[in-house]
Amino acid sequence: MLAVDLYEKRRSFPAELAEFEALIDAAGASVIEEIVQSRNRLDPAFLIGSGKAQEVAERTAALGADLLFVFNAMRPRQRRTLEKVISVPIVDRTMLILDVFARHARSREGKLQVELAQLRYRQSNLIGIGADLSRLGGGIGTRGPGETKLETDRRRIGERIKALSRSLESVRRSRATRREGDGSEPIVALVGYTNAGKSSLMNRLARSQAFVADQPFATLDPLMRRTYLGDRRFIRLVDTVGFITDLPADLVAAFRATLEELDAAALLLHVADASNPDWPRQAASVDAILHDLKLSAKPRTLVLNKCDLISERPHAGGTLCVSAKTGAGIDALRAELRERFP
Ligand SMILES: Nc1nc2c(ncn2[C@@H]2O[C@H](COP(=O)(O)OP(=O)(O)OP(=O)(O)O)[C@@H](O)[C@H]2O)c(=O)[nH]1
Ligand SMILES: [Mg+2]
Repeated sequence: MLAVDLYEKRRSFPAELAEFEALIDAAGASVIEEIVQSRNRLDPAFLIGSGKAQEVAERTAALGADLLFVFNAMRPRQRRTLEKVISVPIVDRTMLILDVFARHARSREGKLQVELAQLRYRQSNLIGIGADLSRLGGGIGTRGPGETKLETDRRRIGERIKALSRSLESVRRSRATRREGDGSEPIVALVGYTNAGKSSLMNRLARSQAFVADQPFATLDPLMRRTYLGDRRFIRLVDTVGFITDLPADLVAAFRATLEELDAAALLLHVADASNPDWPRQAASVDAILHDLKLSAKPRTLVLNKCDLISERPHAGGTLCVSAKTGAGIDALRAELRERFP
C-alpha cells in the first residue's frame, strides 16, 4: 500500500489512512507493507517521483505482492507512468470503493449500478478490462491482460455501458410503480457516514433485521420499514447506503436513482458515530455530499450514535445521543420524531 502525506491542514491523514485500510479489508485483501511518503505535492508524472517509484516497484516484487493499493487520487497520466514501473495491478481508492460495493450488492438494481459505475470509471481513466475481471488477482480492482488491447476494450466497455443503462431503466420503472402503492405516512431517511450505525438504528427503531457489520458499505440497497413511534403514530423509516469522504462521482451518479428515496423523505436523520474522534470531519463530508445531491434544504436532525462507547458527551448542544446497541436515548429519539410529525 502506497500513500503520500501531503500535509493538508483541513484533512486528517491518519484517520483517512485507517479508513483506506478498512476498505482494503472489506475488499478481502490485506496489507503486507505500508509505504508512506511525505511530500509537499504530488509528482505530476510519477505521483511519488521516479526514484521512489523504482523503490516501490522493487519492494512489491520482493514481497511478492499481488496488488498495489494507492491512497491518493491519480491522474490517468500518473497512473500510466506508474504502471510502466510497477509490475502488479494498481488499485486506487475509487476502484477499491467500487469493489467493496460490488461485493456487497445484493439486488439486481444494486449490481447493475455498481457495474455501470465501474465501467464508467475505467472508461474515463483509460483502465483496460480483461476478459473476465473477477477471475484475476482475487478480483480486486484488477486490470487484467486486456490492458494491451485498450482499443477493443473501450469499444466493448461502451457497448456494455449501453446495455447496462437499458436494463437499469427497466428495473427502475418497475420499482417506481411498486412505490406508488405505499401509504401516506411520512418517510424518514437514515443517512450518514458508512459504519456509523444506520442499519443498527433502523433495527432498533423498526425491529427490522437489516444486515449489520463492522465494515464500510455493509448496506447498499435501501430498506423501508413501517415504524411505530408510540401514541398511535407511524413513520416509514428508510435505511440507505453510507457515505464516505470523496465518494467517487461515478458512484454517486450511478446510485442517484437509489438515493431518490431521499428526495421523498420528509426528514433526514443524520447518524454519526460519536465514538470515532473523527466524527466531525465525517459529518462535514456527509453534509457536503447531501449538498451535492441537492438535499441541503431538507429538514435534518443530527443523531450521535454509539454513545455507549464514550464517557463524555460531545459538545454539540441539544444533539441527541443514542446507542443503537444498548437502546439508550432511543425513547428520546422517538419522542423527538413524534413531535416532528404530529
Ligand atoms: N458499541 C456500539 N456499536 C454500534 C452501535 N451501533 C452500531 N454499532 C456497530 O457499528 C458497526 C456498524 O453498524 P451498522 O449498523 O452496520 O452501520 P451502518 O451505518 O449501517 O454501516 P454501512 O451500512 O456499512 O454504511 C457494527 O459493528 C455495529 O454492531 C452502538 O450504538 N454502539
Ligand atoms: Mg448499513
